[in-house]
Amino acid sequence: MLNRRLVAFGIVAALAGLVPLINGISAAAPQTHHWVVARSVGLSTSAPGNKQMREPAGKMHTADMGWWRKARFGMFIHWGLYSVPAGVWNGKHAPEPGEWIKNNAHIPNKQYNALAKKFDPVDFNANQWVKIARHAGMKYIVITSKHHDGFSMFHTKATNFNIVKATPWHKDPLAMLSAACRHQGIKFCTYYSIMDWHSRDQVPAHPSATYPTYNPTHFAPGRGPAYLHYMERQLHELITQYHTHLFWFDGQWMHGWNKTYSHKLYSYIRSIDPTIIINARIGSGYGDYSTPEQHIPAQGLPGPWETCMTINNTWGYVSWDHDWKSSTTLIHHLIQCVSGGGNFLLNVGPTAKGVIPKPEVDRLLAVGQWLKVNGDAIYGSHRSPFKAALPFGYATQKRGKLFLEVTKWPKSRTLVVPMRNQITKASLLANPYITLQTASGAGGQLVYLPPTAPDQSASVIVLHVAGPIHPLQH
Ligand code: FHN
Repeated sequence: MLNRRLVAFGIVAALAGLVPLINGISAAAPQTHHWVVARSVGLSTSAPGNKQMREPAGKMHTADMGWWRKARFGMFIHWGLYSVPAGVWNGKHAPEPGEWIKNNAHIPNKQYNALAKKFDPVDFNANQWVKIARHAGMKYIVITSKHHDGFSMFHTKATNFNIVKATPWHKDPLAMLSAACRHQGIKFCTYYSIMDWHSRDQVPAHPSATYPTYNPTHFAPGRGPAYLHYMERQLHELITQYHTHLFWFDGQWMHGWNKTYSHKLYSYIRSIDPTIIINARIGSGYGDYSTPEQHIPAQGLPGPWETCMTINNTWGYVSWDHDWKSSTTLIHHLIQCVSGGGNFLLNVGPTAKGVIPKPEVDRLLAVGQWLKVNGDAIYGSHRSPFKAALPFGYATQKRGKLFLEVTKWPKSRTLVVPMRNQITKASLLANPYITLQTASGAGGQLVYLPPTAPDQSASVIVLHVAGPIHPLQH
């Protein structure tokens, strides 16, 4: 039922002029990306999709992708005024996702803005949120500083339509989260929507006093430069006062957002801090990594990429959506992302009171428990050296080590690893003191397993090998 709603949303969004996002990047945009070649020192680079992407000549790229590549796993947070109605408007369920309720329930500006007077997250605790991310094994947090509704979740000087000025709470959650992240060793990053349903510089798709549709907006005549200046003011605050390490742009599909604006915004950010990472949704082929959404590319993508995903069917909190993915499914998604050379950005949608829903916390902590045992296969590892899918699960690699994430424990208790390399040592990450027996066979290297898998979600075997992996070509 809920999934059909999501499909319906996708169709509505596409019909409403949302440029079809392929991998989170406008399908219309040229697919030249400005990123550094993934230097694979001593690693097999024969994996699919790992075409040697060359940095376009003359475009030095200075974003500090190092920490981001090693991190592999982050927390997405969608929190804003939309958390107040929580998917219900005039007593009815509004089409998901929750953060689109202004558009999907056709709420006029005045009524939507009035939600600010009800937004009083007295239970918000920045240290607790960051602690949950840390215990989940997440290394960075990306929070909505401003979503499509235009409401700023930080104490910006650029508009009074912000959480400090417009709500009875009068506190600055992004300042508290930035400090908590610094204190707990988590990277603080910010989502920022280019499309803005509140700004007078943008005009809704179908303006109406009683039943407006906002998506996709277009610039009011001659107001593009003014809006770009507004964004630059806010981005300057997020960089210099909130110390964001990354901009997760979105909403680039609004009409009128073009290569000139993308380049100006990209250059502006780089002029303030060239180490800041920028995603490809800044538009027009700019940006440091691509952003497939709610799906994991089967063979991964060339260059740096990150799948973002919800735990139920909505980014912003919806009180009636209990369609939660299992922790095993989430662990498999994380492994599949990393095995394809990507990161996994998993979303939580806190309530209007500032509480991350318990079903989300429970699942995140289960993933964190798994990572406590198996994190060596995930953090700082590289994409699988194998082109074809493995019958028993996935693979990741580091210099001298091949990790096998076994999601299907073979009844034969024998893994066939399709590579030429000899194995010098084999063991389970869950029990490194037990050496597993290995042998060479027709289909590659054989690894003999104990009768039962140590972990019902995924058990990881580490193989010590000499030199780059040489897959057997089938
Ligand atoms: O429209 C947004 C949506 O609300 C959400 O923020 C997702 C997260 O990636 N991005 C856009 C849809 O692609």
